[in-house]
Amino acid sequence: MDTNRLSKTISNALNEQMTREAHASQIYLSYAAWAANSGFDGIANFLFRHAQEERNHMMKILEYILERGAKVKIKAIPAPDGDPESVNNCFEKVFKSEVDNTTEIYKLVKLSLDEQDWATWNFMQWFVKEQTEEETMALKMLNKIKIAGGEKAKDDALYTLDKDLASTPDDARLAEDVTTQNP
Ligand code: OFO
Repeated sequence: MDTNRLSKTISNALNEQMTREAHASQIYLSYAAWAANSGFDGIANFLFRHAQEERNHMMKILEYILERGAKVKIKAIPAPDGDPESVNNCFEKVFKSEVDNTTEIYKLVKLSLDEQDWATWNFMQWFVKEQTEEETMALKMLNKIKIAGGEKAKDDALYTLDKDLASTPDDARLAEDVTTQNP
């Protein structure tokens, strides 16, 4: 008896998206390490928390594939594209990475619509909302950096921004509070 409730196309696309979320986590991780090395501990903290969020997204997809009786395929995660050149550039890269991921999420929504796979369509709506929030987060950061001077931001302005970010609440919660249903 076939208990797999996902089509081959949907299951492949979900597996690819799962790896993409892991890739997004590696990107945040590499930028966080760059920020820590550059002395921006507040920014580093913020980015480390987001790396964890992306990993939770990966797990959320993994669990969904299993729940639907399909096969999970764990693949190699592509390396991040290198260190940012500045704080401004760091958040430009974050924004671009989020927009790229949104594009892929939308493709999956379209695919589930075309196949009339309403369970997957419904599952993907959480990601649509999440991407909107993350794009907004990156956009707000870029605006703050712009006010501080953008690429020409002075050290004292970046120092204040870094301090602010250390205490900025965001969606990320403590690892022990997080479940894959509620990342
Ligand atoms: Fe996975 O939420 Fe952003 O990319």
